[in-house]
Amino acid sequence: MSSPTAKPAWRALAAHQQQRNHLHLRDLFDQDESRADKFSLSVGDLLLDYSKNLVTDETLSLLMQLARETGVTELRDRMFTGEAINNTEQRAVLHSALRNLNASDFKPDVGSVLDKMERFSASVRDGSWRGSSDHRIHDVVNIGIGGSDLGPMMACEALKPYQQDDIKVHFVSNVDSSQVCETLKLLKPESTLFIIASKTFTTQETLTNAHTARDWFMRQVGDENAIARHFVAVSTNAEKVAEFGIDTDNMFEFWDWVGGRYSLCSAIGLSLAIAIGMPRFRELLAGAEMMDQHFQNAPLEQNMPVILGLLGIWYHNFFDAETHAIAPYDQYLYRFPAYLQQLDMESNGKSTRRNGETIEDYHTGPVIWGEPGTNGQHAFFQLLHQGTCLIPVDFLAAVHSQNQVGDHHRLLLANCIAQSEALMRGKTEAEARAELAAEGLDNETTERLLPHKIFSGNRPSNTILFQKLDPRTLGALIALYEHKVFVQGAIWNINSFDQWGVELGKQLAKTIDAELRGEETDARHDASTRALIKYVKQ
Ligand code: G6Q
Repeated sequence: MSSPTAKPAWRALAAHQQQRNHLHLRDLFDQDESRADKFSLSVGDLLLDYSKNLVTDETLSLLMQLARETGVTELRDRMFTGEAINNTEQRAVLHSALRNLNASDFKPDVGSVLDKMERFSASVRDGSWRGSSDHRIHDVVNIGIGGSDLGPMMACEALKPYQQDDIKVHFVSNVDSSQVCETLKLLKPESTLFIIASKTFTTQETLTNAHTARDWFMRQVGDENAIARHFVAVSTNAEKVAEFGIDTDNMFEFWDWVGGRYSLCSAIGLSLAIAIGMPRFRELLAGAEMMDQHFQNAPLEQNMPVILGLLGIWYHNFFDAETHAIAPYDQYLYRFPAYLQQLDMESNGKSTRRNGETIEDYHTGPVIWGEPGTNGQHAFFQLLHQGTCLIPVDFLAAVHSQNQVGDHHRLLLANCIAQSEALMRGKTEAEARAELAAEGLDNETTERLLPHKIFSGNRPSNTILFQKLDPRTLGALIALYEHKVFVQGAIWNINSFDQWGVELGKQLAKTIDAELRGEETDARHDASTRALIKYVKQ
C-alpha cells in the first residue's frame, strides 16, 4: 500500500470528481453567501482566499482524509525532529532549524553563523570592512547556481526597497561567460566583494565563474594577499574553499541538513543580509518561523500549506492539470515564479517512491511557471481563460505598494482581483449575446462572433494577499511554499529532498567537454550527439 492510489480516500476522491462534473463555481457562490469566509484563512499577515477552487465541503474533507491516510503529519513531525527523511542521501531535512531561534540547543552552530553574518554584513554596510586598497565595498557579487543563487537573487529583488543605496548586489550563475563578463564590466576591483556560494564547492559553473572573477581581479590588482579582502565563501566544504585560495576565516558555514533549494535562510543568504542588513534578514527568518510553527501546530483543516498542497493534488491527480501558474501582482516578486520552479520541480519531479518502487499510476510534481501581473494578462492569460487546459493559478499581491504613486497600485489590485473573478465566473452565452446586442451588431455578426466571446469560467485560483512585501512577509511566503511542496511529496510518497535527476546531464557534459577539447574518449554517442559535436568543432 505504498501507492497513494490504493488509499480509500484516493478512490473516494476519484469517484467524487466524476460526480461533481456538473458543478460550476458561479453556482456554488450563488448558493452559499458564506463561501468566501468559509474557504479563507489568515496566518500572520497572509490571507489565503481559496474559495475560487472546484471544491465543496465534501471535497475538502476527502482531501484531508487523504492527507491523514498518507501520513503527512507523521512525516512532517519526523522532519521537524531531525530524522534522516532524505533517505537516499541519509540526511536530515532541517531548514526549519535555521529560523528556529528559540531552539539554539537543537543546532547551536546556527546562532553563531548568524552572528558571524551579522558582524560581517554590518562591517560591509558601514564601511569598516575595507578593500585591500582601503576602499569601501560598493558592489557585492554572489557567484553560485541553483539553490546557491535563486533564493538570494529572488529575495534581493523582492526586498529592493530595503536595500542600502550605496551597495549594489549582483548575481552570476550561468557558466555562459556573457553573464560574468557583463557583470564584471560594471565593477571596480577595489570596491568589489565576491561571495562564492557553493554548498559542495565543486560545482563546475560556480568554480568556473569564480576562477574568471579571480583572474579578472588579479589582472588588475596583482596581489595575492588582496584576495582575502575581496573574496569570501559560503560552503560546507572548508577544504575546497582553502584550495581555491579563500581564507577559511572568511568562510560562512552551513550544513548537509540544509538542501540547496531550501538554503536561503542559511549563510547562502549572506548577499541578502548585506543588501538589507542583518536585522531585516532576521525578520525574514522570523516570518518563515511563524509559518513553520503554523504548519507544525495548526489542525490540517486550518493549515495553509496543507490546504495549498491538497488543492494542487486535487487538480493534478484528479483533473489532469499538468501545470500550475504563479502570478505575483508585484513587480518586486518577478523572480518568485523562477524560485518556486526550482523549489517545486526539483523537489517533486520524481517517478520513484521512497521505497524504490516505480510510480506508474499517478502523476507527481506539476510544471510550475508564471510571470508578474499585469504583464501576464497581455501575454499568456488568454490560454488561462479560454484554452483547453485546466491551469490553476496562485495570485499574490500586497495591499500597500512600496511606491505609492498616482493610481498605479489601485489599478494593479483591481486587475488582480478581476482576473480571478473572470476565471471563476466566465461569461455565459446569454451574457455574451447581450453584450453583442448592446454593441448594435446585426444578427449574422452576432452569431458568428458568439462562440468566441463565451468564457466557460469555472477555472480555479487561490489569492494570497498581504499588507506589504516586507522581509517578514517574504519569509512567511517562502516557508508557505516550502511546506506546500512537502505536503505534496508526502502524499505522492516521494523523497522531495534529493535531486538525482540532475546528475546524468552533468556526467555526460564532462565527456562531451573533453571531446570538444579534442580528447579521445570511449563514449559511444548516438548519431545526433555525434553530429552536434562535429558541427561545434568544425
Ligand atoms: C538544490 C540543488 C542544486 C544546488 C546547485 C548548486 O537543491 O541541490 O540546485 O543548489 O547545484 O550546488 P552547490 O551549492 O553545491 O554549488
